[in-house]
Amino acid sequence: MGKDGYLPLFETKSAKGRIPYWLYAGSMIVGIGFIFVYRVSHLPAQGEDGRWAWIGLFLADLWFSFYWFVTQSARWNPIYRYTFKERLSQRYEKVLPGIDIFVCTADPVLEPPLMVINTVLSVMTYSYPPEKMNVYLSDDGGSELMFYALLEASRISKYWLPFCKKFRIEPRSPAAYFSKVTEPPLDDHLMAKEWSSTKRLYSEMEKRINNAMKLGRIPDKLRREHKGFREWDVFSSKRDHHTILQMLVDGRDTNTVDNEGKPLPTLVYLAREKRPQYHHNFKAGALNALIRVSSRISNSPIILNVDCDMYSNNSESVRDAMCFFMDEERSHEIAFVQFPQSFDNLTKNDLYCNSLKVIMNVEFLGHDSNGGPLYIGTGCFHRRDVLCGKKYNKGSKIDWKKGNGTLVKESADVLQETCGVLASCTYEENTQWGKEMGVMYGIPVEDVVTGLSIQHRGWKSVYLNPERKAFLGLAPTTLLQTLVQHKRWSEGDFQIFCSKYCPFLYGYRRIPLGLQISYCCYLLWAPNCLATLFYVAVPPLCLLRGVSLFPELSSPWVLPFGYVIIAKYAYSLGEFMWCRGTLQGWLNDQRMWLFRRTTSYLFGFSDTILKLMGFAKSGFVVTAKFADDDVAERYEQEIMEFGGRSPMFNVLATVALLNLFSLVAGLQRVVTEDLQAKVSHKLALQIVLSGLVVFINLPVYQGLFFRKDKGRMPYSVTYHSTILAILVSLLALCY
Ligand SMILES: *[C@@H]1O[C@H](CO)[C@@H](O)[C@H](O)[C@H]1NC(C)=O
Ligand SMILES: CC(=O)N[C@H]1CO[C@H](CO)[C@@H](O)[C@@H]1O
Repeated sequence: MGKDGYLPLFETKSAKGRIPYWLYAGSMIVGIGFIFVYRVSHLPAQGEDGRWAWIGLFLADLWFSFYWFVTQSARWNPIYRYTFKERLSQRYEKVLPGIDIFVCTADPVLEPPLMVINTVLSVMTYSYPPEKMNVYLSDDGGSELMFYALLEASRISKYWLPFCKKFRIEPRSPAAYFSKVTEPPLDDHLMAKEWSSTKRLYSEMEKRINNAMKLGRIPDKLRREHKGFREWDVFSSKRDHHTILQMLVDGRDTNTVDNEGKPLPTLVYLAREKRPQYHHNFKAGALNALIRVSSRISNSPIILNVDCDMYSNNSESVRDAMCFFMDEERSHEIAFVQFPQSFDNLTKNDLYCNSLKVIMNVEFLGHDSNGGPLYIGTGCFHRRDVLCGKKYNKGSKIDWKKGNGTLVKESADVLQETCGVLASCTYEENTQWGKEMGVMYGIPVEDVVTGLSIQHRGWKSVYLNPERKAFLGLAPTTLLQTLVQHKRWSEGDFQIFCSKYCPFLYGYRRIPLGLQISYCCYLLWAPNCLATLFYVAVPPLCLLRGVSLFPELSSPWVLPFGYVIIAKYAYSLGEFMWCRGTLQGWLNDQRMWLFRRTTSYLFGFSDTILKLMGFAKSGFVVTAKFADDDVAERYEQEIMEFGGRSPMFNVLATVALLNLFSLVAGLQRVVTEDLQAKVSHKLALQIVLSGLVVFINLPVYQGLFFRKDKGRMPYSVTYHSTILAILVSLLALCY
């Protein structure tokens, strides 16, 4: 309880078990120190074999230690947040602020309309006063099919909302609900009846949407049902069209009610203007158009932004977020409330390590105590004024009882006419949009840099990670999709680091040092590729030649190496299991750690460097959310998917083969030469290293040589990488 008997709307608790953790971290620092002493004191003399490899390894060790230190900033002092929704309701139920919910979609094929409207329906049914909610769908695909699906959603919402609220069902995405509850409840006749009729309505709608998708266009009969379709009469292409703005449900109109006479949330479709000669700035551009258009229609002080594949799994989340924005004592400095990114379609052992488990359940808690988590572009509640560029100053509290300010109430038809210009290509010319206002442009991870700029203006953010996940999305289902996604992330993040937004410069004296370092956990993903590639390429090549780069087994210098490696991995395993992972899941995580670093980060790193030197142009690659049956089946069985061609696979395969060759050669050396030279002692650590790399790469060898299905490595990859690995090994042996 605070002063004057004030009961806060949220509380913050520190994690337990910090002292053992700090002891562990301290012991690691000592171990790392000994490794450096060894590296410096045992440097091979000028002219001796392996001197350069030694120096390289030393630099790699320095990098890894530095990066390890950076990641400690996220583990030093994690905090947990808890909300008190009953208190919120007791004090503020009548004056809860309005909320504008933004859903963005970009492509009706990669992001099927049925999935998108399930997300829309799930956020329309938050347990929050419907007249205070406004849902906006931005369709950058400008697709008539998407518009049609949203129209269907607006119709079914009249039945879906009352059904959800009356029976308090969860989750409130119809697809997710009906796939979990497949039979009508037996004990409740009323509910069983409504369950069946709602299910029938949903299935019929699903059928109509799927038919339209198959057809690829809207049948004329349906087109005549809504005047909005006329907008597509003058539509030339997805890249060249005027603004289409349609209010499908006008919640401000008291005549708009569901089938039980209760109000409905406003539902708006927006396809902003696109012209080939204007850059559209991807999702950031779409969000800024939404911010402007919504400011004329509803202008709610709070904005929620979710990806189109992330349905709401908890109808109370809006209230959770409001606890932070409306707390009397501490809300005035909070700019946004970030929820974790969680996934609905992960397999048991998460083959591609998509779950972001450790990031979401460990690291973000640490960022929160350092000054606030990053904005990750989805599942995030923002204050509108802050997103639009407001600077923090003490004592500027929002008075929630005042309402939405002065909003002239115009009819839907007038708004549809007049708001179009807010979403036009030219509106942003000579304005601060994308720079000081709204979501920022110019960096592929617009979300991270936007969050950073908000913190730069003096605001804090909050991370809320409730037991029951608030949003559930779809993770990529093939190796390549995952690697490409990580390439985009690591590239965008590294671009931030190399730009004027580098947290150490941009955040200097503006955001806490701990938070500056926290950002670098991700902004420095990409450069990790160098040290990692060195470690998986050079020691095996030296092993081929019989050159030792690590202490002998009998030397006491083995101890710090052994300690650091074992302690690091034991801790990592413990952390992973603590996040409810499985042992196999952890192994998969280690494999993906290696794969990402040798491919995604490598390509992300080199593209960033090229771009800095003025060569390449960056592009936004949308990853497919849906895959064909074959691929889906292998995903469910956790068989790695190598189908498709990509230079990334060549790198993976070459690294795997190189380590295999050197492991064989190293073992052979041990067998044939051991008696005189004690080779096994000298090369033991390198053999172990290559052995581990080979072990972790077992699925790669299978994909290269043993599998026959469509998910195997393309033959060209097998062919090229084998030749390359043999050539490199021969060079190492002979040169
Ligand atoms: C999603 O919500 C349901 C309740 O509807 C809950 O049982 C489930 O645990 C939630 N899922 C996750 C991943 O938290
Ligand atoms: C799109 C997709 O791959 N969905 C799958 C997610 O995972 C569940 C369960 O593993 C599948 O049933 C979905 O088909």
